[in-house]
Amino acid sequence: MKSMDKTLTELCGNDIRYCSYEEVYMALLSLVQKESEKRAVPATGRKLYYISAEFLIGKLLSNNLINLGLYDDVKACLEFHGKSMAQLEETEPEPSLGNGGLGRLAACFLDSIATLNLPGDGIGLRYHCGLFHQNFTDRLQDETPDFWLGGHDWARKTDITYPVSLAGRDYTARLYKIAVTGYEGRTNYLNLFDLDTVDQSIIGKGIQFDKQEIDKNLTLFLYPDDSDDDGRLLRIYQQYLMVSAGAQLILDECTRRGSDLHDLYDYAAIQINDTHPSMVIPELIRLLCEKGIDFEEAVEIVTRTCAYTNHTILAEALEKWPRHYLDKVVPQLTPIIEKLDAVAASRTNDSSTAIIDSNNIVHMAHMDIHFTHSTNGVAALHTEILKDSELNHFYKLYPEKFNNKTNGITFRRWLLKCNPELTQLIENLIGTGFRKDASQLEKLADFTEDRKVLKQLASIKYDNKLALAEWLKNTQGIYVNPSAMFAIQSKRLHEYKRQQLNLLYLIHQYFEIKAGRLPQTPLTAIFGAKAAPAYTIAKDIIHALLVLSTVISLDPEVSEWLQIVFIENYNVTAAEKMIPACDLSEQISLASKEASGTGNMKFMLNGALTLGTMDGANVEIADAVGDDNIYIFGQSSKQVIHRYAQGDYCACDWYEGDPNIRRAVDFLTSEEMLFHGSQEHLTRLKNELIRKDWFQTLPDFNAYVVRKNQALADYAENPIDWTRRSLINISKAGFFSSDRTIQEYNRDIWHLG
Ligand code: 26V
Repeated sequence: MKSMDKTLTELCGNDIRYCSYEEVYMALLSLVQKESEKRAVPATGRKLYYISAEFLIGKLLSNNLINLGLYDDVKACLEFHGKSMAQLEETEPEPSLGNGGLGRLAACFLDSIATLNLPGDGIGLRYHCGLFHQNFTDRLQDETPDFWLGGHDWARKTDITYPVSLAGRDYTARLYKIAVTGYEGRTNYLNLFDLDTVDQSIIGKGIQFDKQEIDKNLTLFLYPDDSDDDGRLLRIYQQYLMVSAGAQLILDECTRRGSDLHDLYDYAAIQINDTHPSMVIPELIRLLCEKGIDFEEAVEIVTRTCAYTNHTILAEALEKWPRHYLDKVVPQLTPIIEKLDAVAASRTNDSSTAIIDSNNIVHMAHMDIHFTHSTNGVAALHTEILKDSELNHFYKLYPEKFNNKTNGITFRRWLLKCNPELTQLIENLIGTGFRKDASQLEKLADFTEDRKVLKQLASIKYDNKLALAEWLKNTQGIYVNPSAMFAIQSKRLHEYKRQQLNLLYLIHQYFEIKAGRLPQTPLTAIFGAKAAPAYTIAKDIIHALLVLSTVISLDPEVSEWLQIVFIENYNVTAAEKMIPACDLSEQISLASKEASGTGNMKFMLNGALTLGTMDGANVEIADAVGDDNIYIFGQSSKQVIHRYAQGDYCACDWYEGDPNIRRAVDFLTSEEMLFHGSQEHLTRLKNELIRKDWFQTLPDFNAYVVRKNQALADYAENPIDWTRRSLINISKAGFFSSDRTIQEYNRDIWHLG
């Protein structure tokens, strides 16, 4: 502590007591940067490049201090001088460089790769505003820019630049580097590219800007609105900037390390995170050919070097671009893509695997599967669905390429950092070995009958609920009852994730309570979710939940038993407060649609019980904890896939045939709701549910009500048993460490070092 005090005082240039939080923060930033550089050792052998349009890294200060082993010292030193770590954290802006699971996964992976001492960097874009900031105005979402850059950030500007040609014009991509510290491990880097010419002043109302001024707008936002042609073109511009600069960086580094490029795969493994970076394949081929390698060999080199991860089976999310878009933005690539299409066609007569289809649409995922050596899904069920249905034609062609890598989460952020009290309890019980070997959490099974331990665990949960309540009061002016059961659904707003099913349940409970059928315990339903700015129904669902929240809060008969809290601007920082305080984790997607989910793992690790469908990694969570320690409901993925194949689902039959469903759906446009809400939004949502309900909310409604009420009753009737089951969940969470996931990627795909 003494030497830390001295170091910090020196860096601050003053007694810490008299420094502002801002000054202390800047001092720590430079300390961490210095310390992390010491651990940046040059790569030997094969090095990984994880290329991704999103890296949802969250705030970095505390995480880096933990990973560098400095956290406790710094905290003690600050406290000695009357300053708090929590307040210091407020100083740091959160870089929201991702939408949701895919981006957060990339961030967890970087942490694990460095922790496991593997050489591996990320490659992405330096978005100036990242994902939008969500505000609720008149109970509707609107969006404003989130200016997270401003001298406080972790990205170091470098002198390294690469030329990139977009629509025939030359641009200069500049490299910024963020150090990625491993937990007691090495330092790797997140390489982010940007243009010097980007100009934040062109942002107009909300998050609008001129989509044609490429030099000024290119990296302003993550995934700008793609509801029109200009927006979609801009996505291609962004993607090409990332992959072209990224490919040049990779070839440069490998050449410097001794590669003659014929042996590129001995120096590099490239993981393509979903289809956003897929153009790296033709771009690498183009660059290799420019350096004198012939086309066939270049294809072979790239195929051996690259691997592809699929993160969704949703047709609308599998990127397909009209050929003329690519002709316009990347004319240098289209001849190569055409040649790749011809090579693919020479391997099979099956036109469904074509890269360029008969309508001149380019299928990015198809290019990935043909021209990488590995295609993986992100949970066991997801991979099986890819093999059996969505990508079955490819599986028949290349069975050896397909493999599963069930997702994981870094325990450093999602336990050590966000839940220090639980971490301490675990360490008192089983020591610290689990920090680097998560499977050791199994040892907690020895304590499931130990009442003293269960009481401690229950009191930690209660304290975390109090802390969330305090945070909600301070940041959003919302008061919650910490003795109620906290059921949390936090994730992107999407119809397949079915926040609308939760909404219908809450309306149902409203009626039950009004009819005097009271639950055994009060329930606080907490939501966190952003809707894509152009996704109308998703915004309608947010509106309905916000309106219902008001209706309930103004009705004293109901509000004693039921409360809805919709947290504004859900992000990594909010997640870190919510997850440790959760009793019941809502994972209620339509079976077969959620590739994996990773929030489900974070909640489980922090002792929540899951209420979920047999979807994504929920299936593996259910296998791990056993039927008694999870609440499963709803149609199976087989039933859902069958229903889609039959094409005979008619929501109106369910609406008309079931009085409870009808009552809940009709309430959306009731007088009570319209008093606070918008007729347009609520009517549209109601009609959508009755006329379409593409994600089959209504068939799962009754099963969901029964299971959720069962959970409420169990929670109220036998709290000690609930805590026992919570401990079982924690003890079985080890499998979901991203360290395990990365070890599997390395064993089967990357072979690093
Ligand atoms: C993208 C889009 C973009 C166009 C409009 C509709 C739409 C819907 C979904 C998506 C998802 C893109 C891929 C993605 O984020 N997948 C998520 O990846 C996580 C990490 O593997 C996984 O846990 C989630 O289940 C999966 O949804």
